[in-house]
Amino acid sequence: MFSNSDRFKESFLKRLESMCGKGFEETTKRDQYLTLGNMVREYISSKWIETNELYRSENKKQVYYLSIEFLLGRLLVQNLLNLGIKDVVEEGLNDLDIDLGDIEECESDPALGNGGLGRLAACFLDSLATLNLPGHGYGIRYKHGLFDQKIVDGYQVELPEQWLRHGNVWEVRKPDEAAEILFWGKIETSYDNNELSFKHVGAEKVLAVPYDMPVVGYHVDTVNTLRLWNAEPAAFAPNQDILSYKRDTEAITDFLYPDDTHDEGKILRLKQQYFLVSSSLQSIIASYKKENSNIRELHHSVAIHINDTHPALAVPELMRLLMDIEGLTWDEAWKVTTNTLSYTNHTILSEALEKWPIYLFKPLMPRIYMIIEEINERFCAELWNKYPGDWHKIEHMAIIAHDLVKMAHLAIVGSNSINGVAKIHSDILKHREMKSFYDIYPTKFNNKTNGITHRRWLLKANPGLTNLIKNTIGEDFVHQPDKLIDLKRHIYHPDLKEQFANVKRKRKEILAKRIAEKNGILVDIDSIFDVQVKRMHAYKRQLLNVLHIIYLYNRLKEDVNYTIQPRTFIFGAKASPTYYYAKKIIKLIHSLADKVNNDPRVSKIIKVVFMENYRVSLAEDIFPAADVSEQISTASKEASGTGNMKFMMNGALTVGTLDGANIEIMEEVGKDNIFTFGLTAQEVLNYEENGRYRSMEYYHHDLRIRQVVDQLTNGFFSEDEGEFESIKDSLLVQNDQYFVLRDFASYIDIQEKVGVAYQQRDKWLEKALINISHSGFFSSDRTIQQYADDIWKIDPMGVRV
Ligand code: GPV
Repeated sequence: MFSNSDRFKESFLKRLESMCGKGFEETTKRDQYLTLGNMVREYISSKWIETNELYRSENKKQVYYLSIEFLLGRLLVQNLLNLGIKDVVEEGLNDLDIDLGDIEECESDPALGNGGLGRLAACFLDSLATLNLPGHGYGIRYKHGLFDQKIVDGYQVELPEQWLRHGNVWEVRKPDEAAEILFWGKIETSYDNNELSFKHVGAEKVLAVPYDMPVVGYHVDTVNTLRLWNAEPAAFAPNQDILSYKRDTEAITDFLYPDDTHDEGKILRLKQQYFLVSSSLQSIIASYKKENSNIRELHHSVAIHINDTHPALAVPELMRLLMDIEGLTWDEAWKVTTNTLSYTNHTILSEALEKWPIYLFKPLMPRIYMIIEEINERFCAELWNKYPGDWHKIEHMAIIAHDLVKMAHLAIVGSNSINGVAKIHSDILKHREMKSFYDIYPTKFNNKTNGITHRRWLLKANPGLTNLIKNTIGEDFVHQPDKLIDLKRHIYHPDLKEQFANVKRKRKEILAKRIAEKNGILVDIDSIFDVQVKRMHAYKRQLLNVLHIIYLYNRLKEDVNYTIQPRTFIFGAKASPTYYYAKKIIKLIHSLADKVNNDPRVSKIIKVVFMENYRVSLAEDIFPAADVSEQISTASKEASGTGNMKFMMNGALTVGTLDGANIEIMEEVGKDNIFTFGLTAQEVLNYEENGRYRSMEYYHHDLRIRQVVDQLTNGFFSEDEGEFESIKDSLLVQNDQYFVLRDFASYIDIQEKVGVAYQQRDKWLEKALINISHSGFFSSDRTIQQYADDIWKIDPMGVRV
């Protein structure tokens, strides 16, 4: 079907007509997308079956990655690329006058995640399959992914996302493998034949139906599985209102919660979490039992990973299944559970740490709550032995305290490995945030610095740069991303620099065209494309970026002789719908854009662009076009960041704080090839401890700060003067929790250096190429290999079709 372009063309035309019941000329782009998608899925299926059969017959250890989010992005072109048939298809389509890019536009961008955490899970799936590792994802098939963002008069408006509107060509529904999930009801405890048993009565049953999606490895025959669960009504209880029952069960998988690094604490979310965990564990155990008879050895064949605390109910649920269903004793079940589970922490922000009130938790999952109580009692008894009389410590470490269930504590106690996502983050976990747990479980804690898949973020997103690299150092880096370091020997070659400059310029033109179409703003290709794209959050400090732009505007207005390298400031960010402050910053960016872009003189030098509806597919157009990457979180707050790595791999230079993986980027590229500024993590943490920061002092002593802060409310923006009062208050009245004013001067300085450095064109190009050369370390292949070796203990398998 895909052996050469003529064959492909022939099968495509035949399939197109038979699927759509119309002649080729009559078919729409969507018909063509659906046809091609179906052909590709069919092509994948033999590899998929072969992989599953091999996993069954070899019966080696497999990993299951449980995540409440998988931010996949579009799959058609990535699958073509991974299957090695993209060129054949593209050629065949060209003969028919069809552009693959146009077809791709018909594919919805499945946004089953918010940001970094969900995208990391998607990169990990790609790496697992490519490294021939037996590893699968388990998640939720949200009917509506992350909301679509519209900007109306500068304000964010949320519209329901509709990725399933035209169906999903990649999924296979597996109703025979459905699982039953029980909520509410009561536990009847009985004691007969010396055995305690627990009966769950009066429960509401929900059916979890799996939809499987293939995860295709790059140029290998391995096709792993992403299993997404859909909630459906199970059996009706008598006297139940059928319509409301149907509505309530389906509601479980209706929406992705739009909160990033923020705990929503709603009962529907808790239901989602238990729904994901219970269905996944039931499915894992069922598949284990097909090939194995001794459930006490589950951990020899199965590793289960908990992506943040959202699936931490895996601890009590695995205990329940092993004891109540499989008949193991508590001690036997505990041994298997802790040897099977591992956990990644993705943040130290206290507002993101999940804590469930008992009054919500206990009635919804009565048996699970009993088990957590028992885990907690045993854990506290252990602590009592170790720290006799230290009530304060025990209260602080307990899993249940002050009527709350602390999910991070549950995950730590129930897992054999706890990892952070960048060196500094893991160190903060060990030595501060989770210190008391590190003291008792020193060997459980470890670091796994995040990574990104170069197959999406370089090969797919930036074919021009990929070809340039291939022509310079050969193709090895495609399979071994650390080989990108070979580029370093060539960075002084004028040809390479010029070709890189051309590639960058072309991508800037493409992005500029998109900006012209969508925003109606004409941007200067020769200006620095200075980009901050990520979720809108106070700790990520988009506000610092904004204040710098206001400052530049002021200087340009005040001094007609002040000249700087022109810059285009590009933002993309969604705000959680209930996050008032974040939404205000979006409005502020739009007001600033109005002011700057409409000033006849200033707008020739700087421009401000907010790109609506930031998502994976838009990101693929943004990273390749960026010159400067803004990674300016308050030090210690960004666990890792992964956008920083995507920019680097596409030859943008980082302006960043010494936070998260920025530090490791600096270690890789050297201090001359990154622009760092601001407080260190230690300094921030010291301030937080000693309470000595006074933002007001910076406001009073630095005229530049006073001016820009005052402009938020003095009529500088054409909005109502009260519009941005709350932002000013966050800086002055609330003492600037994220040290924006403290880091302002240092940020202004470094930005000035960036402008000067850009004008030394040759040197800038060298720095960009050095960044690309060192980006191999940040491949998720490296990250996943470390998880496989150190945590999961799984080996590659040789699927051959
Ligand atoms: I917790 N992260 C996220 O995107 N959503 C969350 O709910 C939580 C964490 C992010 C962190 O903020 C990033 O620093 C990190 O790079 C990413 O998770 C992946 O580890």
